Amino acid sequence: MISEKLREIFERAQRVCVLTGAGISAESGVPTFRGGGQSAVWKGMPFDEISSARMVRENLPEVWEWFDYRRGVLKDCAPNPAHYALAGWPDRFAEFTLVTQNIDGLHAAAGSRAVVELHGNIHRAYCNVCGKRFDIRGKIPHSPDDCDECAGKLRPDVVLFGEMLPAGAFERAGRSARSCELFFVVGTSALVYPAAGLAEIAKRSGAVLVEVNPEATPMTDFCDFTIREKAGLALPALTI
Ligand code: BV8
Ligand code: ZN
Repeated sequence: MISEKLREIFERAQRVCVLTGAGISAESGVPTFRGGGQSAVWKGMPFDEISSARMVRENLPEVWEWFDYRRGVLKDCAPNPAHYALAGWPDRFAEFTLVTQNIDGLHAAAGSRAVVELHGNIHRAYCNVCGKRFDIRGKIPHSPDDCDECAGKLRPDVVLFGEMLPAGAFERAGRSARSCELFFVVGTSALVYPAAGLAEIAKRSGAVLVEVNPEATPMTDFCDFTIREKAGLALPALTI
């Protein structure tokens, strides 16, 4: 599964960056978005329609129903060996940055610190007027609906399609992609931008690119190494 050459590069590496997607949480029971040839759908709406800036404007209650449902599914999901393996990587490298597209909070639950959450976190909400943030973990359905500081409504603290990424997040991830010597793309279909662009930034800056994914993606041909395996097996195997 892991070539001797990759293992040698991994052992010698000092500056490492990892980008994860929904695939790293698949073995925790969290549904992926585009797995098994179908895309996430909510009441007939494709994923990038229900999870969009337009839907927040037009039908916020529907967006909350979709996110409350997903938080309900997440209640029974725990980190898997892939999350735990990555939680130990900061001790192996002089510089390590973990960037995730996931909003499930499982990297932090496994002990990872300073995770760059490019797309926000499903366990938080913010007021669409004053921006006050609320922790809604464990509150299903979410509550309160209204901000306790102003007349604003709360919305999930998640980056939806057509929305900007959190200030500074992509910049921090980009700095690490530019400075690392080894960049892992784990469990992502590499379709969503600007997140997927990080691998291209790393490659152009001279990093060795490694894909961990049981399936091929548009990123595969770009990678120096491909581990065609589930993350829950591949990452612990690298880490022994
Ligand atoms: C923005 C939160 C600027 C919501 C998400 C440039 C080019 C092209 C398009 C665009 C572009 N710039 C902007 C766009 C539009 C859009 C976009 O990229 N669209 C795509 C679909 C074409 N991007 C945006 O809108 C972004 N915003 O750029 O702002 C702007 C804004 C306003 C005005 C001007 C400019 C915002 C994107 C963020 C959207 N929010 N999530 C929610 O969750 O509801 S993205 C969503 O898809 C998820 O968060 C996820 O992170 C992301 C990517 O999905 P993956 O993580 O890759 O998951 P997927 O299911 O697709 O794949 C799973 C993979 O795992 C598979 O490959 C599978 O084989 C593998 N796998 C399965 N099991 C395992 C495994 N791997 C390992 N182990 C296993 N066991
Ligand atoms: Zn407010």
